[in-house]
Amino acid sequence: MATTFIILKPDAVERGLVGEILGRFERRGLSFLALELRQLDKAVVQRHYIEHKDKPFYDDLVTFLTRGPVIVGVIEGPSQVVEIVRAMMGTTDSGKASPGTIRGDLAMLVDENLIHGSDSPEAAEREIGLFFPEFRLA
Ligand code: DGI
Repeated sequence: MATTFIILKPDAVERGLVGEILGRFERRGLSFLALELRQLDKAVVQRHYIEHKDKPFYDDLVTFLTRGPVIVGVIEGPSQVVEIVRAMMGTTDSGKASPGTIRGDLAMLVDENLIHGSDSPEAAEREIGLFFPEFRLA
């Protein structure tokens, strides 16, 4: 088994899509090891997206992620769980995401794209440590 980290972004909470998105993971057979509604502060979002700090959209991204509560979660699944969740999300630009994916079915924008999911096992470990420092796999 392996783990990955997700954020349902403020647009998902505002639009009432939390159940729809989490339900997709449940129906796929994945399980949640941690799940919490949380208002993020700028400092944690800046650290989370540090790889984008020189991008033109960085400040807007941080503002967006802090504009309202999000759902943060740890998902457990088979060894390729990171790839499974990324595939279910669809591509970053929701306007180009395939039908059948979360972004392709439920969003149209590149910035308000509903969900974050770790892009590698190493990123998952780092992000789980950042958002759930108390979290330890048994
Ligand atoms: O892992 P992803 O969320 O699919 O994508 P990423 O890690 O490359 O980018 C992180 C977030 O930054 C993405 O979900 C939305 C935002 N972003 C990425 N590229 C652009 C962008 N926002 C704007 N406005 N324009 C971009 O080109």
